[in-house]
Amino acid sequence: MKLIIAIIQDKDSNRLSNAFIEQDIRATKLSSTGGFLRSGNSTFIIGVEDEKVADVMDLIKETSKTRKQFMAPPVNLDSPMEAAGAYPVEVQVGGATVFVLPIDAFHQF
Ligand code: 2BA
Repeated sequence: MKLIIAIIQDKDSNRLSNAFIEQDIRATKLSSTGGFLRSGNSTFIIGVEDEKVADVMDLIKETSKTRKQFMAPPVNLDSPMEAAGAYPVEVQVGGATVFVLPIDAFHQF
């Protein structure tokens, strides 16, 4: 059994949730925040049998899109000259960041 942790963009999260329900794949969705953009994204925790990992990866790939987003660099109030040159920068986000981990044990009580 494997634990899949998938970080995806909020805009794709409903479609992925629906796809998991249709395919009878159990998942938990957490609201999360990207450390760099500090904006909302969604983290799915999915426990699956080894033979279903590829199916889950396919669903994630099909539903997650790459998008460009602008971020305003943090302003340093101690240095007004530096703040004046802080233009928004374009960042490419996603499709999905996925970790696959082994599971030692799985229990439901
Ligand atoms: P954020 O940390 O908000 O990052 C959003 C996007 O900003 C990243 O997209 C990447 O293109 C860019 N970025 C991140 N850190 C950067 C840096 N130090 N310098 C320049 N650009 C930077 P993705 O790579 O597609 O990541 C999307 C989200 O997935 C991330 O949101 C974060 O929440 C998560 N993530 C990505 N890699 C991770 C990792 N190794 N561990 C944990 N979470 C990760």
